[in-house]
Amino acid sequence: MTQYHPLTPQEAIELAKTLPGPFTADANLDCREIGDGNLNLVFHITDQNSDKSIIIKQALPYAKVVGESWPLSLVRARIEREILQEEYRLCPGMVPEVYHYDDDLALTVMEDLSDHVIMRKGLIDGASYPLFAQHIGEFMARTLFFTSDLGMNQQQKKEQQGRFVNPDQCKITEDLIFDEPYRIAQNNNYETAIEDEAEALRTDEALHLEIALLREKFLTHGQALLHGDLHTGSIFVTSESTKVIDPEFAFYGPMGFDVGAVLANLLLHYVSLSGRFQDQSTRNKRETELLDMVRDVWTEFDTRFRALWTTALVDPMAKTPGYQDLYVQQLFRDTIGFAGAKMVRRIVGLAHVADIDTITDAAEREHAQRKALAVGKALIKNNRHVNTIGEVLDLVSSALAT
Ligand code: SR1
Ligand code: MG
Repeated sequence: MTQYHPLTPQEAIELAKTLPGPFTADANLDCREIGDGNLNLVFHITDQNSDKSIIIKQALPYAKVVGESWPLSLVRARIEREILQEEYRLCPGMVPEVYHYDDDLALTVMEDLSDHVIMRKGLIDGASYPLFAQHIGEFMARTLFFTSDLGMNQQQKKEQQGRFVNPDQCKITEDLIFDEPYRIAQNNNYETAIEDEAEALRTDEALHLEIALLREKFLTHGQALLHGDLHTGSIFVTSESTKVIDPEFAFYGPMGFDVGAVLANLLLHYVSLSGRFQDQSTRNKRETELLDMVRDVWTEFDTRFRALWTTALVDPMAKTPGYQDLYVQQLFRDTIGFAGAKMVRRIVGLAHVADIDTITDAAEREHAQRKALAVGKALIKNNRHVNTIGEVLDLVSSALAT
């Protein structure tokens, strides 16, 4: 057994040399630690004598974004590796391939995706991803359907649920999304210019009721194996390809939490556009593109999920006429509620999004933050009543008009 310790770049190179591939004996390896997330070390190892490269991701025993005062279990590395392997089986080519792992060192050696770009950065740089909605719709439909009671043996699902109990990561979500934005909390992080908005979040009892219901669903509804943190910083893209990374928050939870994460992050980018584009027609075009993407992500997911219900259902009672419509309606409502909660947390909570934080003009940034909160609150407050994505887009537009 190897004693856990955080690797140095030199140790990462030594480890890479012991692997059966992809490097050959004459490789001249270089290593850079490129982790820019909140929790882990990420070593990018390249061979100067060839085009071969790998990623070694290692979990730290604490939240890097805060420091050693916030301990975290290393079990998340094993969970992340196992769900990557499960997702690769369900959606080949849509997640990095796992080459090797060491649970004692809490590390996974995986495919290098440097030919792709992190979607959040791509969007900020103005790129378009016309195939993204189809790709992510397919990814979510297959991973959620085939890990649920609809698409897998129900006893095996219970065993799988046991392997993906992830209490430390879930606690982060429970605190950062479903608690702290609605009270005074040390982790909260927002600009003084929006103190009035933060105060309004703390005193809005109708909003608290909806958050309590969403929190209950997150805590108790083990519907499918979720990615658990499916924001645009967890997705690598090119114009032709989409790859999902970083499933360390994986656990058995409500399907709408993953779908809502994607929609929330597209909407967070959408509300940042007025702070990015001076030219009205360019801005209008981009805004339309983003709202189309929101609509298409839901539609592509819905179509594919229902198709799997027709072709791959294992639960006999789920064939009952009317059940699919009620199931998907509830999943849609959950999606919208979780999307709203995820928008609010990225404005007043601990971890923000670059889409908004990188708006350099303070007044424009404040405007974008207020818009994100208005949309987020509208989604949360209406989640139990919406029926179509068209209605949701109308809610977005009304929230921004007031
Ligand atoms: C302490 S970790 C903060 C956030 O980063 C991750 O991406 C998750 O979204 C988490 O809530
Ligand atoms: Mg992450």
